Amino acid sequence: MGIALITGATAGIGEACAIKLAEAGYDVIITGRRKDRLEALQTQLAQEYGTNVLALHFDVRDSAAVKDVLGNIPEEWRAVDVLVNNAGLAAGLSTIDEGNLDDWEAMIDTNIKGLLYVSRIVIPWMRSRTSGHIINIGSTASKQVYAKGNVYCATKYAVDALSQSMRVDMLPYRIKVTAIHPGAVETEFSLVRFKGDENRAKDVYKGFIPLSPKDVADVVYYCTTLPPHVCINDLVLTPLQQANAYYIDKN
Ligand code: NDP
Ligand code: 8X3
Repeated sequence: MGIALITGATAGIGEACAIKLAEAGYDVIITGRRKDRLEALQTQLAQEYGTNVLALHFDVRDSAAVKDVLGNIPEEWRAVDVLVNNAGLAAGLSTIDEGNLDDWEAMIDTNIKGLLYVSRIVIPWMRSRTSGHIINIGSTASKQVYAKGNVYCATKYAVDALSQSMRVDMLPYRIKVTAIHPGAVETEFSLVRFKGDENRAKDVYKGFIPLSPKDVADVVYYCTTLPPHVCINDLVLTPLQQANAYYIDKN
């Protein structure tokens, strides 16, 4: 089937994508900072689907580590067919005048710079084979801003812009670029945003049926199944009760 590389595969959407793509027959490269979770997923995928798994443990914010770990994988793993740039986070929720600088750095360094560091390693491999599919996980926050979302939304707007730019730059090499923009998905996202406050995180998903990580993974997989000449450029998916980044009917 081929090789799929999924960043941020230790939880949520990334983990679901790794499972879906492994189930579909891909060998997978899974990455994240939590080594124990990577190892558990590696075992699960090998047992359930007989998947060959390369688990890579690094922080996408650390350009030297990305280069060292990802840049030096064995030759046979470099034939990456699908790259899912998923690792990302929101940190905090506050008005721009009250924002926490460390939170801003974490979001910019992970969501924008991390995506770039990984892409900078993988795209030349795809280019040399004149083949590949880059799938960037944006957000409804790539399309509209919402109150107190400022820097998170800006990073996701950047993912949208980078996806458009990648598509133009990769045209001569026949590399597909798809940006997928989910609305609310119940994952560890809000727990991370609210720094472990479980009640606040749970409240985000009350009063409506959110997307599951698998819902998003199914759409990611669908995008990989189209004929070679067909590319979904930009795709927004939301729960039925969500219209856009700030309208959710919670009744
Ligand atoms: P989770 O918190 O459940 O998962 C985030 C993943 O990103 C984890 O595997 C985490 O791994 C990884 N990650 C975070 N920071 C780093 C880092 N510095 N280095 C390496 N890996 C990192 O959240 P989601 O699954 O919801 O989020 C995945 C993507 O989807 C993000 O880009 C998010 O912005 C986007 N998204 C989420 C939505 C939602 O409502 N949940 C909606 C729209 C988009 P580890 O901690 O082990 O490093
Ligand atoms: C995550 C969606 O609206 O919770 O990208 O920020 S939101």
